[in-house]
Amino acid sequence: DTAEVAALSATSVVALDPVEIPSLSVYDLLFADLADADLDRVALIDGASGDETSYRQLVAQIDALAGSLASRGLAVGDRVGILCPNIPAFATVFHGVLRAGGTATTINSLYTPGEIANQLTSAEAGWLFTVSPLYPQAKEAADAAGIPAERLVVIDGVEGHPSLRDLLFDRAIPPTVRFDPATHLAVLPYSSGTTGHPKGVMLTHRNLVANVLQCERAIGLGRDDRVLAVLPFFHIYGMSVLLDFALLKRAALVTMPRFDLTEFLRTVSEHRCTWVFIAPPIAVALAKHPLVDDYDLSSVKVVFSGAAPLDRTLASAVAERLGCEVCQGYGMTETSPVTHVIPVGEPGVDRSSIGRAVPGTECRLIDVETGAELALPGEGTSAPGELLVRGPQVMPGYLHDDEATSRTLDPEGWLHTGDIATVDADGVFTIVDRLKELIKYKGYQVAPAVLEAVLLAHPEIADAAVVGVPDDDGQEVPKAYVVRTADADLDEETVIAWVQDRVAPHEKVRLVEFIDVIPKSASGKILRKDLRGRVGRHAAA
Ligand code: 4UV
Repeated sequence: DTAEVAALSATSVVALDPVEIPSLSVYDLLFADLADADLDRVALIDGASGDETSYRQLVAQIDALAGSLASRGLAVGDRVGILCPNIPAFATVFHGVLRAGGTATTINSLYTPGEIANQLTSAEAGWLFTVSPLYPQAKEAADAAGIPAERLVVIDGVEGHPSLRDLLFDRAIPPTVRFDPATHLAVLPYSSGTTGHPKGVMLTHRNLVANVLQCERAIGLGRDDRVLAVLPFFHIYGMSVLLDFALLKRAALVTMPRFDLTEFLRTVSEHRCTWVFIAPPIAVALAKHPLVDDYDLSSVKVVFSGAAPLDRTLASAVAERLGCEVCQGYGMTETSPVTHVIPVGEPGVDRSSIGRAVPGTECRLIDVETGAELALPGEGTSAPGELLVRGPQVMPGYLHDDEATSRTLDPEGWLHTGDIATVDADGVFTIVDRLKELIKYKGYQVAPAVLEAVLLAHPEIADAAVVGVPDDDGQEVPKAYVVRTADADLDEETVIAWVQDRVAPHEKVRLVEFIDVIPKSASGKILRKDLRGRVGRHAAA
C-alpha cells in the first residue's frame, strides 16, 4: 500500500548512507586479508601477566583450532558452549568455533550449574569450552546436558579432558566450510527480551558482519588504539565491539577477567589504554572513588559507556576527572547489538543521550498506549514513545520460540525494543524509560521472571514480583515485593538468602518489601510501573 509506505517514510528516522554488507563470514571479514604490516602487531594483551598475542599468532591458533574441531567431529551448524572469563584464549576459541562453521553460545561465567545446563540444553550444545576455575560448574552442567568428557574442553587443562593446547597440537588443517552468511547462525547469546526467561538470540554471520561495519562508520577507533577489554566477551557488547570490531581495526585488546577497581586502574595506566569501554557502574567509581587520583590515566582518550543509562552529571564528572571524552552507545543482544552511538568529537551532543542511529538503521517511535507513530519534531524534542529499529543487524528471531519472536519482531521487520525514547530535530535519541520488565544490574541482564519463579517456590511466599529500583548512586538494583502466606513469619534476610542460594551473584534480590497484594491488570499481568511508582513515593517520604 503506497499511501501507508509514504506515511511511514514521512515520520520514520532513516539513518542515511546505508552500509554495503558483503556476503562474508565473520572470519573472512576480520582475518582473510590481514595485511603483512599488521601480522606482527599485538592483537591481545593479558592484562594481568602482560603476555602478548600477535595477529599472526591469533590467526594461526584460530585456524588450528578450527582444523582440530573439524577433525574431532564438529560439523557446520553444531553448537558450542563457551563459559570463560575474558582471557586472550577466548578470542581463539570464539573465532575458531565460528571458523569451523560452529555456532557459539556464550554463557555468563557467573551462572550457577543449573543455569549453565539450561542454556546448553536449550541451545542443543554438543561441546563446551571452559577454564579450570569454572570446571566444577561446567562439569555438572555438561553432564546434565549430555556433553561427553572428550567434548568438554578445559582451556588450561584438567585431567580427563582435552585442553586448548591438545587441540592446537592436533596440527589439523582448517576445514573448507560452506555456508550462507545471511542465514547461518554465528552465535546464540541469551537474552530475556521483553518478558520471561532467557531465550537464544539467533544472530547470523551477516548480522555480526553488518554491525562491525556499522561500528566502523560510527566509532572512531583505530589501529594505534589500546582498548581495555573488561566488559565480558560472553555478552554481546564485549563480543561485537571488542572481539569483532576492535580486532577488525587491528587495535590491541587488553583483557581483564573481572572488574576490580584497583586492578582496572593499574591495567589502564600500565598498558596505556586509549579507549575504555564500560557500563555505568564503572563510571560511578571513576567519578567518585579516591583511588582514581593515584593512577596516571592520561592515556585515555575516550570512555565509552553502554548497557544501561548513563547520567549526564556522572558523564561530565568522568570527562573532567580523566580529561577525556565520554561517549555512549545503545543497543540490545537482539540487534548484534549496536544501533545508536554518540560520535566522538561532537561536543554538542548531550552525553545522557544515546546519540544517532548507526548507518543503515531505521528508527521509529510509537505511542505506548495507541501504537500510533509519533511525529518527528521540526524543532525541539519529540514526545516519548517506544523505540522501534530495523536494519541488517536485527536478529531473525529467538531460537525455538515463535511466540516471543512475533511479540518482538513485526512482519515488516521492525524490532520493538521495549525502551522508551525521545528524538530531537538533529536525530539524537535519548532513552527515558523502560517498558519491558528486564532489569539491568551492573549492565548484566536480570530477568524478573526467573527471580519470581524462585521466590514462588518458597513455601511461605504466596505471591511475588521483582522490579528494578535505583540505589543511592542512581544504579538499578533488583527489588522483590513479596506477599507472605497467612501463617508465615518470613523476614527480609530469609528471602534474600533463599534467592541468593539459587541464582548467580548478579541476580541476587538486594531489597525486599512485604506487601498485601501484588498489583495486577485484569488479565493477570503484574503492574510493574505501579510497583516502581511506590518506590518513588517511599523515596520522597
Ligand atoms: O540485550 P542487552 O543485555 O544488550 C546490551 C547492549 C549494550 C550496548 C549495545 C551497543 C553499544 O554501543 C553499547 O555501548 C552497549 O546491554 O540489554 C539491552 C537493554 O539494555 C538497556 C536497554 O533497556 C536495552 O533494551 N540499554 C542498553 N544500552 C543502554 C540501555 C543505554 N545506553 N542507555 C539506556 N539503556
